[in-house]
Amino acid sequence: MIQHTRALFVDLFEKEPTMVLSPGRINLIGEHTDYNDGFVLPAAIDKKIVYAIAPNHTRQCTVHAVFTNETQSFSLDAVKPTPGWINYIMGVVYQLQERGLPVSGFDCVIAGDIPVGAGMSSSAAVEGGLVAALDNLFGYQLSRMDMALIGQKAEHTFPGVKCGIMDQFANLHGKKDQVMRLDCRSLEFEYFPFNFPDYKIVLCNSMVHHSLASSEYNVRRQQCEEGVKAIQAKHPAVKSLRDATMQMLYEVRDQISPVVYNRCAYVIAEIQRVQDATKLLKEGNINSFGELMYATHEGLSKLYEVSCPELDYLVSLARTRPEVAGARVMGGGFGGCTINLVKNDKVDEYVDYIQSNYQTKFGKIPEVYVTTIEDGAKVMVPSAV
Ligand code: GAF
Repeated sequence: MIQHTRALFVDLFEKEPTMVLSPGRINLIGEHTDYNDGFVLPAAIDKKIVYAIAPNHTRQCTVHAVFTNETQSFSLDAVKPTPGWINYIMGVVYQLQERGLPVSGFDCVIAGDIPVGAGMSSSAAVEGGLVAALDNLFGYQLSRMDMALIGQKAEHTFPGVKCGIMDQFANLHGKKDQVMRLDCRSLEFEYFPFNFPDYKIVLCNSMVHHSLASSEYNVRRQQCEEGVKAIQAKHPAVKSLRDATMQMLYEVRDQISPVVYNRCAYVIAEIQRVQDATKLLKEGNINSFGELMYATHEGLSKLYEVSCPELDYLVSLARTRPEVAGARVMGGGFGGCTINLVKNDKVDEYVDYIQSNYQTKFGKIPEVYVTTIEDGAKVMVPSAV
């Protein structure tokens, strides 16, 4: 894919590009906790976006997307939200301009193998990869965290998804074979090895992609804020659900709707689960870790209501299999993938089992990706291309 993207760029623009690789991410546990100041446990993976890019010394940017086989151009003097994939590119450019960073025209080809809408955060990969590319092209020398924050702001302002920082963070900070635990309030993080050597990370794609995903995501965020407001009235020190306890939530149950109560109850429990899971991961305690993943799924399905029958079915299949330590819906939800921890030597058997049962029930074959943990977004040195 890297060679093909480079060759296409040379064909289209008749010059040598800089190549940038920008990965998708998994999250072992800690869903919808990032925008509540909680903790997450993500890692960058082997699925990625590839950029071939070079400056063109004009005020025009031209981008060819391999996935749609389409070329679009825009002027640096008229960067505004625009329908389609170009919105993600323009969002990043706009945020760089907003920070007063000099953006000059560029030509680029973008390709990739991160399935869209599968919960592996292809959008953060597009954003993070472009910030890293333009940082390299125009010499901003941004820190990785600043790059992540720019990507997040781009997502808020152009596609309009009020996401947390997890995806952009993971995309830009990933390290081969290392999981990261990020404190989404202080933005402090630590790396440690994926300590389950007998298990593979297997993603099962429900092939469901709900168009409501981004609007419902924003609604979840508002509901959490509503819960915090009610708790704050009694406990002014509470700034976010990170600071709240189940007891505090219970005290305000009459001031909030049952739906808001459930949303907050899920988040408070999930923030604690990430802490517990981190300890279990460090100890290599796969069985207890897996149980926490199932508990997360239960909460995401019943309390947070971001699952769907297809995802619930995939997790219920996992539950019956001794080779699976844990499974749950991954990412924002409303479709996309489940993440499963599956015994190394049983992966093929498990994949067959999932695919045949799912096909019988829903009439479609779920794609399955056996992932590895890889480095975050990086500009390739020319000799490595
Ligand atoms: C999406 C968002 F982009 C993340 O910030 C995070 O909230 C996730 O959903 C749910 O954990 O991927």
